[in-house]
Amino acid sequence: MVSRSLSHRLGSWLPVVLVALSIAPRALGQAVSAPSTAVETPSNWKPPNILFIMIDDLRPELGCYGHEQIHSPHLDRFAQTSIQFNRAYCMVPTCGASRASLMTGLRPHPTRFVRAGTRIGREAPRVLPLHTCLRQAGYTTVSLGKVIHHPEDHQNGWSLPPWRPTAGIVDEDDPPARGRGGPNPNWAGPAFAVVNADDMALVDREIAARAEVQLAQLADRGEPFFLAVGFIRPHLPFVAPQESWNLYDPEKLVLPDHATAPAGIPMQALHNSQELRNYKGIPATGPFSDELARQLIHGYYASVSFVDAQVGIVLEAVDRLGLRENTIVVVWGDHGWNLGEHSLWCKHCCFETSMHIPLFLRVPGKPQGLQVDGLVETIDLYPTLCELAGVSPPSYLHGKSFARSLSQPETIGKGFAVGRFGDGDTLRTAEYRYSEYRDLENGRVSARMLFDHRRDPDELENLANRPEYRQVVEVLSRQLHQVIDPLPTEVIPPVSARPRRGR
Ligand SMILES: [Ca+2]
Repeated sequence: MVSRSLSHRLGSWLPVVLVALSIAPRALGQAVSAPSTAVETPSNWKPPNILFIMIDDLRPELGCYGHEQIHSPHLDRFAQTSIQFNRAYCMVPTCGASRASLMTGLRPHPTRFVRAGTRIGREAPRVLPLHTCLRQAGYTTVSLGKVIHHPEDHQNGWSLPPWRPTAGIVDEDDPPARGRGGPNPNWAGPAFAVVNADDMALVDREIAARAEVQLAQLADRGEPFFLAVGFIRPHLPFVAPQESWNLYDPEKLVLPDHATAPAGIPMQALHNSQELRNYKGIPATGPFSDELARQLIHGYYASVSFVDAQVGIVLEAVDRLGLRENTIVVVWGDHGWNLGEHSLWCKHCCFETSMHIPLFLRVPGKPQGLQVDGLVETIDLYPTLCELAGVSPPSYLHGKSFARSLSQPETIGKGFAVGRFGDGDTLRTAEYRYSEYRDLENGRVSARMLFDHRRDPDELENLANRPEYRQVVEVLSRQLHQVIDPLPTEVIPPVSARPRRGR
């Protein structure tokens, strides 16, 4: 892999950043003013900055979530200064679709936000994404790294052209990014690798450095900003420096039962882990050996620890630049990941391992260092952040703001979270996960899954066909359909002209 020094790369960006910011139009929209008098706010209230850190394919296997195998000291420390959501769920477990749902505040649907390569502009063309809403309200909006899957998708909502690192993003829907010379046109190189600390493959180091520079520029301007920083790891390939790999003894890693799916799991719920099989050295079919499973888990963990360190760099910059007291910080993983559970690798399924995400929110002046067990969905973030920013969101959003509950975090939460993937719809309550799979030709339910999380948190026993759970299935199915049935086939919501300021 090609290497060149970080300082060299930074040096080439700095003029671009400085020039871009110096000419960033003051007429991006009116400067944000204090919210309307409908809500009492201190006279010195200023719209807060928002730092939105996205981490690709990060499942909530972190120290702060009670997992001892992983080294995540920076996120663990951040959790002590934020609200940690223990039951946060993505809307659809694949990169682009999950991000599209969060950034638009819309639920996915069989016709919308389905694939990794989702384009908001095509699938929900008239909506007002979060960044555009904030920009219209006067925020300076900046996208660094992997934020919206396609950088040009709703690009005009960003005050500066979305910036991506120079190498290393694997685009699942972009054949040229994969076909780098192997016999298989889908070949994308090795699934895991140890690289030198200054290797270009360490794109997250490049992103963290860029974020530091950008934060300093935005701090100097003194106007409210929405800075989205999207880190690439632990998305495949698991590329990390030796120091991150050295944090783990592979012989001590505990492997899940990765070879076979538990009995009673319908075939519709499973897949062949194709995303991973596209990589060099991964068998095209069949189960993985223990040795390979151990290498993959080692690589995933090393990638998590590496990205954890990069998040630490950005969070440290927030403090160093004096931004902490007026900057909301969100840290979010776009979906879970299977490390062999249920015989699955990658995401793309309706199991808890795919739907459950890490989520942290630090709001100045609100309680910090707490954990919340109430259920939240990622579509709730759009209205929540707007309310905290004093910006009225569009009326059609599917999520619900929990901003007003932040003073009493124990009151945050909704009755259930709903998500989907492929032909499956899934509902999570505090006690159960219930999923339905549909025959795409006739629309009938072809399979169901029910897991009781009070006694089966690993989702090993499907209870859906047990007579004693018939009533539970009926209730959960009704709740699920109350959410998904009213969703129009093609949601093109009426968009109000401009977001109104005020709470
Ligand atoms: Ca992802």
